[in-house]
Amino acid sequence: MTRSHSNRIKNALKLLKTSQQRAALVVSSNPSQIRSRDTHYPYRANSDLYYLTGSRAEDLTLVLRPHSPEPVVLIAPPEDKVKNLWDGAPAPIKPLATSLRARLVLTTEPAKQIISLLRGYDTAYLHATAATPSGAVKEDLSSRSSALLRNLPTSLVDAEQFTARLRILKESSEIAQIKRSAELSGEALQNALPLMEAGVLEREIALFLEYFYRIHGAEAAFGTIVASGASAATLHYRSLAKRLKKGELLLIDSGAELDMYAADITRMVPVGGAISPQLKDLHDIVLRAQMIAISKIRPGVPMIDVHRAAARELTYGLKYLGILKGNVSQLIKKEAYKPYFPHGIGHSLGIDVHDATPAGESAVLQKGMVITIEPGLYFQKPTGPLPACGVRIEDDILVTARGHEVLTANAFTKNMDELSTLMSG
Ligand SMILES: [Mn+2]
Repeated sequence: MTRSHSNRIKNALKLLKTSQQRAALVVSSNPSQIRSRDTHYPYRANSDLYYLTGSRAEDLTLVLRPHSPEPVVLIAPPEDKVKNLWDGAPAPIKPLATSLRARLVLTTEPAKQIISLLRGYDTAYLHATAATPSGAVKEDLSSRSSALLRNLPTSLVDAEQFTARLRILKESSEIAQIKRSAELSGEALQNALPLMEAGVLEREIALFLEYFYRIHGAEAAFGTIVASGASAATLHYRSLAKRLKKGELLLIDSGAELDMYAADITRMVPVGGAISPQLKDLHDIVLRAQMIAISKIRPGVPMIDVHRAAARELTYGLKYLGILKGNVSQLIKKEAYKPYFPHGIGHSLGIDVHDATPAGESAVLQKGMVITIEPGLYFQKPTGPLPACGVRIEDDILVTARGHEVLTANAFTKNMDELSTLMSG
């Protein structure tokens, strides 16, 4: 908890107040996920709760009611001595409540408590996550007949629709956090370089990256992708079971999550140093598309324009490789590139690796947004001069007042010639 959290709560209350109806926000901790019987997956705190309170508590609900004399309420279970014996005592909740100027309610029936707090409100923003107080409230309210809803919210809206508006523009402290995650991700890639050799299992590299994150107090922000040769044609390749082969392109898409903020980097590596001139061309086409897309980034530019700039360059490249034929403008109009570049140009980045995003392709870049730019070309089977393969190159970009800053600029080289020399050594 820092001062910025009470500011965020203040901003959230202000924004709730601007809504035409009386609107409240309910955000609960994520539930602990069962892996098997009584063992659990590693716990990940709720991103919205963390953003607003700085707490990673497993059993907490924040209720914001701007039209009430007590607008901030924290709900937590009473102390459970048996649970503490097994799991250790959680971080004390009282100091958090004090610093957030919240009324603290300790109860074993959080949903009931929340419903009573929502009396007099028309709209409730909440997460529908099962096995959380917020999810239970959603279920209860949406199953009631109108007679039983008297005075309670009839409009139940996904909390993310509200919190996205707060989280989309990053504060300087958040940008600093993302930079630290980006730096750690880049260092991990550098340190993994000696492993990127023919004969090594894809999984060994992924595990090394994750090990590197973990010993530096972070973890992987998402399932690490290490995909060699044809594996890279699968966008979210998961099996990681192949051994690297000389002359193949290796795709690594990975990012550290340090103190709850993610980075997301994709780099290509020539296994054994030398790759075919066609693979080198393919890499350089994607790289050029990425650089052109990045060069477009400044406030006021629609995200779709950035996507189009990349698609245009990729289309030129596909024509150069002899894979697409005909008039380039026509090919772009027909979206002929789409089978080879089937995904978006990028996404918001923050507490979530696919962070709070304003609606759809109409999104316009604003100062303080952090986004990824990640064009790619994928070939499920041998195509034209290429073997089955995939190339994606991804960096993390901050939109600044006058343009942009590449937060991952020093992460790991994108220069194929430099990499070839490095890898053949
Ligand atoms: Mn990404």
